This record gives sequence, C-alpha cells and structure tokens, in this order.
Amino acid sequence: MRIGIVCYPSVGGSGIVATELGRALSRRGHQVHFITYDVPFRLDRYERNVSFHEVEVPAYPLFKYPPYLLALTNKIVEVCRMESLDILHVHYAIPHAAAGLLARQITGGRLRLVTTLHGTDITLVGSNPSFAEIVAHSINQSDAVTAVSEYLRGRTRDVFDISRRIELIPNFINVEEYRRKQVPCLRRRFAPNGEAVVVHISNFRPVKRVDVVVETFERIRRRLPARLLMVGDGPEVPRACAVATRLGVREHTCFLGRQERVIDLLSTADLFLLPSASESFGLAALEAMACGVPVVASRVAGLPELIEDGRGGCLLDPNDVEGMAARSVELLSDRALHASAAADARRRAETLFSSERIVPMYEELYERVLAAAPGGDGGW
Ligand code: GMT
Repeated sequence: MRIGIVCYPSVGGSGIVATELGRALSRRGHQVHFITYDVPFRLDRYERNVSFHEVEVPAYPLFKYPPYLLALTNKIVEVCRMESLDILHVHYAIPHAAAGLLARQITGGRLRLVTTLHGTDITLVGSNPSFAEIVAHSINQSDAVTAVSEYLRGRTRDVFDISRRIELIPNFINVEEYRRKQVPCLRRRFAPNGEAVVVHISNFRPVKRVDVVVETFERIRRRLPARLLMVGDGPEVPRACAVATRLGVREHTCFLGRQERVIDLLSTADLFLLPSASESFGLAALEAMACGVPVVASRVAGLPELIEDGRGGCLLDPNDVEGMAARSVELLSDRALHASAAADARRRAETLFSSERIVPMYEELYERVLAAAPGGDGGW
C-alpha cells in the first residue's frame, strides 16, 4: 500500500506512535510518506520505503496566525497526486483530520482517510467549544477512526455526537529495540553510592503533575537513598524545580531536558513515576515497562488498561501522594518483589503491546477501508 502519515513531529507520544507505525509498515513492504512540518524526531536515519515531505507554512505580514491547516492540506494533495496514495493516516485530530478531509475532497479520488485519536485532541483541546464542531465533523467523515484506548473511545462518544464506529487499536512498542540494557557507566554517574533511581519522562505540561512526582520522590527519600531523573521539557519544569528546592531534594534531582534516546536512561531506572491527572494511554509508561521498569501511576483514564495493579506496577488515587511513596518504597526495598514486578512489566509489554501484535491491526483496517465504498463505515 502507499500510505501517507500526518503527525506532529515534535517529542510527544502521538508523533512517536505515528513514526514507529510508519517505520514498521515500511519494513513490511509498504511505501510510507511522512507529511509533517519537520522530520519526525525518531526518523533519524535513512529507511527503505520511507520518504519525508516537508510542510512549509509561508509567513506574510497580514497573517496574524500562520495558516498551517492550508499549507498542510496543500502538501497532502501534492503528495497524494505525486505518489498515488491509497491511504492517508492522520494522527491527532486537530487540525490533521480536517486537513485530511479537505485533501480527500480536493483530490476527489480514491484516497481513504484514517484518523487516530490520541487523547488531548479529544479531552483537553478537542472538547473546547472553539474546536468541537470541526473535530466531530472530521471524525464522522473519516473513512475509519481509531482510538488508542477503550477509555478514549468512550470519552469521544461522551463528548461528541459520533455516528461513526471507532475502532480500538492500542499503542505499541518495538520490544526488540526497547529492552533493558547494561549501562554501568550511567548507573555509576546517577547513583554512585548505590541509590535507587526513580525516573519521570514527559512533556512537562500541567496534566503530568510533575510537582507530585517531586513530592512523591521526597517521601521516598525519607525512607531510602534515591535519585530522581526528570526527562523532558515543557512549561512545568520551573515549577518542578521550585518544588524540589522547597522540599530539600534539589541536589538529588537531575533535570535532563529533552532526550532523543531514552532506552539507556530507562535501563538505569528502578522505578517510573506517572501521577498524571489524565492519560489516554501513557506511552512513556509502556516504554518503561518494556525496559523492565515497574511503574507507579494514577488510577485514571486509560492507565488501568496499560498497567495491571500489583503486577508490574501500582495504580493509586492521583492525590494519594503518601500511597504512591509507600508502594514505591515497597518495590524499591524488596529485591525479590522488584525483580518479579520488573519481569511482569516486561511480559505485559511483550504480550499485549508489541508492534508484532498491533501493527497488523492497522494493516487489516487499511485493507478493509480500501475494500469498502468511499465514505463507507470502514468495511463494517
Ligand atoms: O499529552 C499530550 O497532550 C500529548 C499527546 C501526544 O501527542 O503525545 O499525548 C497523548 O497521546 C499519547 C500517544 O497516544 C498518549 O500516550 C498520551 O497518554 C496522551 N496524553 C494524554 O492523554 C494527556
């Protein structure tokens, strides 16, 4: 198949999933065309069957807001004509699904539009009255729609008037690439005296509750020696730093900023903290699990679909900081318990969320959509 993929190329779960999907599809013999405003950040080397088409948004003094939607639509149309795309798969509804619809209309032909909903495109941003009508319309008019968790599928139906079937296809990970490695030099650098290493990775937005990460860590440190690695960048970094200083754990906390390759860092970690207010899926937690890192997280949104409480991780009320710290200390102070949680986490990633299991679901969806009449219901 000739498949166009639209996504946000910056660091973020939806872009990572779209890029990994494209790479996996190309290895399975499909022609994949990324149509994005920058090279997706995990697309860092030449890959057979993969091309990149840059969306350039022209600046003009009249434009207070750069017309990204129009430039993207125009590029999709160009690529569709040049490469005879069969499928356009857009990740993150805003504004990618609307661009896809418009491009399908302009090309007037056989292009089929698949939209994958990732989370905040529905929960935080999409439900904003400024976007709700266009998001609902784009979902209803796509040839097929997928959501990354049962939670997100339900929320989408609750928030919008949806007539279209939404398929559940969970996020996935390349479990061959994401596995624990030996990195003794990093371990020595971050935990020179044998401290426990606690990690958090995110885009440091308010929904991630990075202040709670630091508060939990401070409570862990009251009971055992530990270091905290904060990986990623975003608006809440200064707040997390201020909380660490106020609680007296700043010197035990490393802010590492944006990191392209997190496997080495996760291989150094003993525990992953994710006390988010909401998480449609929680891809960063899956990356940790694949590297054999137990996860302590909030029992909210899609996280219970990813993490099994008591096996490879723990789920707690998002406000139960003391509970999160207590469960973390339990895991970090009992070697046998930790080893079995690490093995459970890895096993769950392998059995339920491997690319071998999930990528064929997308292929099968594309085939059904191509076999159905245009504007049909994805072959159902
Ligand atoms: O968190 C965001 O706003 C960014 C968004 C993204 O593009 O990474 O994250 C969402 O999509 C990810 C990939 O499907 C999910 O793993 C995240 O849970 C989801 N974020 C939220 O629901 C808050």
